[in-house]
Amino acid sequence: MIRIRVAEETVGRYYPEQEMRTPTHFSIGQEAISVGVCQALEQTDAAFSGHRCHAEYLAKGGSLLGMFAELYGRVDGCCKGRGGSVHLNDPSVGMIASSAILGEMIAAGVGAAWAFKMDGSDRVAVTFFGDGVTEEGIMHESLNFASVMNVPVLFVCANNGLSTNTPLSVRQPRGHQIWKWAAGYNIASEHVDGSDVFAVHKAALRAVAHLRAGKGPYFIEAPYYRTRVHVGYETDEMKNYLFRSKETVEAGKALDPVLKATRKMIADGICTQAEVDEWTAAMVREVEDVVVQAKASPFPTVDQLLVGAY
Ligand SMILES: Cc1ncc(C[n+]2csc(CCOP(=O)(O)OP(=O)(O)O)c2C)c(N)n1
Repeated sequence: MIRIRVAEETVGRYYPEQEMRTPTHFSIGQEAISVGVCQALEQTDAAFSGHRCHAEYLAKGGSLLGMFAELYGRVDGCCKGRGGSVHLNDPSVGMIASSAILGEMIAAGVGAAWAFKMDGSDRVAVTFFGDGVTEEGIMHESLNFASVMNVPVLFVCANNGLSTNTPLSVRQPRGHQIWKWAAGYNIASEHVDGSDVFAVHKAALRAVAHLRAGKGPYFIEAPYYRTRVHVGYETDEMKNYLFRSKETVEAGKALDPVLKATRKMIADGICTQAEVDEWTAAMVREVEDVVVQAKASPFPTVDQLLVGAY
C-alpha cells in the first residue's frame, strides 16, 4: 500500500512538468481494496480494471517502470507508450487489462472466468470497477450471465459514492444497496469497509475460497473516500471544487487506508513507526529511480504507431 501511495504521489509531483501527456485517475484512498483483494489471489489468477487502475496494476505485481514509462508515453511502458494511464497491464503477473471504457472489463472478467471453467482450471478472475458502472447495462448482463453459467469471477465494486462529481444520491434509488442488488442475481455478496485492508483481505479470502470451490461468482462492495479530483493529481481544494462539504472532506481524510493500516500494525506490535518511515523512504528512492529510467526511455517511432492497435 505504501508503494502504491508513493508511486501516485510521485506522479502528482512530476505531472505539473507536463511531460506525462495522459489523463490520470488517482487511486489514493482506494489502496486497501486493491491490495486486500490482490493479496488473496495467485499470480496465475486474472485481474481486470478500469480507468482508475494504478493501484490494482501495482497490487497485482505490475512493473513500476512499465507504469511510469507508460505515463511518459515511452517504449518501456506496459503498452509501449501508446496506452497511457488507463491501459495498465502486465499479463506476466496476471494483470490482464484495464480500460477506460466503463463496464468493458466487467464482461472481460466474466469471459476469462468462463474460459477457466471450460478449461477445468482452478484459476479465478477478478474485475474491479466503481459505483458508476453499476448503472450500466453491461453490469447486469455480466451478473446474470456469470450467475447462470456459475463462473469463478469476483466482482469488486470500489464505491466512492461519486461518478465523476455526481453523488449516488441523485443517481440511484433511495436506500439502494449495490451488494444487495447483486445478491438478487443469486450471487454470494458482501459489503466491507474499503478503508480497512485487513477486513477487505478477509472478505477476499472468503470470496476466492468460494470461487475455487466451484460455487459460482462472488460480489464485494467496498466503500472508500476518493481523496483526489476525478481526473488529475489535485485535491478538491486545489481546484476550488465545492461539490463535497468540508465535513465530508475531513471525514474522508480520516479514513486514509495507509494510515489506518500502519497505525493498527504499530499498535499491535507488528512494526514500528521507524520501520514504516524506513519502508517509505526506500520506496521513494525506488520510484525516483524509476522516473529517471522512464524519462530516459525513447518515444515510440511513427512506424510503430499502429502495432498492437485494434
Ligand atoms: C462507457 C463510458 N461511459 C462514460 C464514460 C465517462 N466516464 C469516465 S469515468 C466516469 C465516472 C465513473 O464513475 P465510477 O464508475 O463510480 O468510477 P470512479 O471514477 O468513481 O472510480 C465516466 C462517466 C466512459 N469512460 N465510458
